[in-house]
Amino acid sequence: MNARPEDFAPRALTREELEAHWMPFTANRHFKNKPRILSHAKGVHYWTAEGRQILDGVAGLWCVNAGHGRKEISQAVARSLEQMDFAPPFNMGHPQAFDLANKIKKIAPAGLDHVFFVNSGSEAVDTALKIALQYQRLRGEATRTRLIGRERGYHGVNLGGTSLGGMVPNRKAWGPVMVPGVDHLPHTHLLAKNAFSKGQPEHGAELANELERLVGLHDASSIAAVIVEPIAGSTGVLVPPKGYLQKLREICTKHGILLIFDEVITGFGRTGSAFGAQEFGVTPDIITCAKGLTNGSVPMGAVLVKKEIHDAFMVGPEAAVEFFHGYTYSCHPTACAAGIASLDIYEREGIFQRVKEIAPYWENAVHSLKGLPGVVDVRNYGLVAGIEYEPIAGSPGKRGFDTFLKAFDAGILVRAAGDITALSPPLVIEKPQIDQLIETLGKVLKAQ
Ligand code: PXG
Ligand code: PLP
Repeated sequence: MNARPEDFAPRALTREELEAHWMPFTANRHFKNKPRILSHAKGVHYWTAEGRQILDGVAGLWCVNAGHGRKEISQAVARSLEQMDFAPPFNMGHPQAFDLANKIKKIAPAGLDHVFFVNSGSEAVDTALKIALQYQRLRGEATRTRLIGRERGYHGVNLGGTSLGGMVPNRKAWGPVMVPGVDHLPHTHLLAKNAFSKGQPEHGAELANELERLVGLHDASSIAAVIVEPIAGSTGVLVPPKGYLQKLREICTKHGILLIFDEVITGFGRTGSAFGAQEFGVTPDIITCAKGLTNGSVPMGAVLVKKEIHDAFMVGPEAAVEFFHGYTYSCHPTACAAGIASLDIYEREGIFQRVKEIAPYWENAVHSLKGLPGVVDVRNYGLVAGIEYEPIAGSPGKRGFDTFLKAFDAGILVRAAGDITALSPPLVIEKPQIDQLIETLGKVLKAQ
């Protein structure tokens, strides 16, 4: 099928038709009064229902790493769907699930040899927390039930991830059902000391020592796991200070606490390595991932687990289920096909290495925004950047949201995280497109 853009042109939706779909993480009334409807996508571009071309500055939502409209993926998905639409994941298997697990193992940090499939980053996080808790019981440390997250962390929207996350609006309405026994490390965003850092900031490694403080408070024997994003994405691109992740690793190892890296955003090349773990030279015990696993094409997530953890579960009667957990759509054949095709593209095209090559150009481009009205910080790593603005007095978040709206009108898709613009383009973006993205954002900022 060789579709042309006009083949996708949707009819305009009435205000009433827009009503039935309650949109996620969206200002519904604002949107429905002036909708932004996307129609199709190719390479690093979207097209709107009105036919406007939009440069995708965020890889959809940090996920379309190899660019949009990859035929290898859509064809693999179509073939897989025709061959077998669904296979029960419990007590039955299909070859693609094992193939994909092995492909992930090949690019994962050494020792993270086992893969548990889920359907999203949120499911990956809650699954990882369950694995951590059961593992501690299995090794005779059943008193280790506390879980530690971090302020300004984002770990999805299921109850475990919401509890461990550190974003106030995502938590405050659900107090009574938040997981008990959760504590949070401080975030690492030291704006006064680290503003306009290129790559990893100099200051803040000592914040990892707060974990020692929590150990002192609760005792190590009560703590099961710590979960952090190597680079916090949703809360506006917080790059780990030099030495911070290493310190966390040391403290976790010293006290028998599992370290979980939530790599839903940093996985699959965003930093220039397959995972942030390799990029920053720190190996966690568990990795959660999603998004880029299927190039954003079909929902899928995964939990990568160290051999010792997996093996600790493989006890008891052989015919007994070892881990009472799983989803109807765990390792769905369609998602596995998309995952295999995506990882093949990443490997064949050397996409992760490409990030390393283009990252210095990206860094220079984004830092050219320093000095524009309202800009109080620019930070970057790999193919990610955060541009932070002075909030408008009394209206936190407004400047970030307005920038997103104006940028969209000007032909670029960016992401607002409060008063921060997050950028995370497809990893195949070319230099002239980087120029266009940053020049357009610059014009929007100058016009404010
Ligand atoms: N962990 C991390 C680190 C994430 O970035 C999730 C878990 C949850 O994944 P799912 O697939 O359940 O959405 C994410 C997802 C944003 C934004 O504003 C980012 C995400 C989700 C929604 C908004 O940048 N990342
Ligand atoms: N609710 C009900 C009533 C179910 O039967 C199931 C699965 O069988 C679920 C929820 C969980 O759905 P999923 O496995 O897709 O997460």
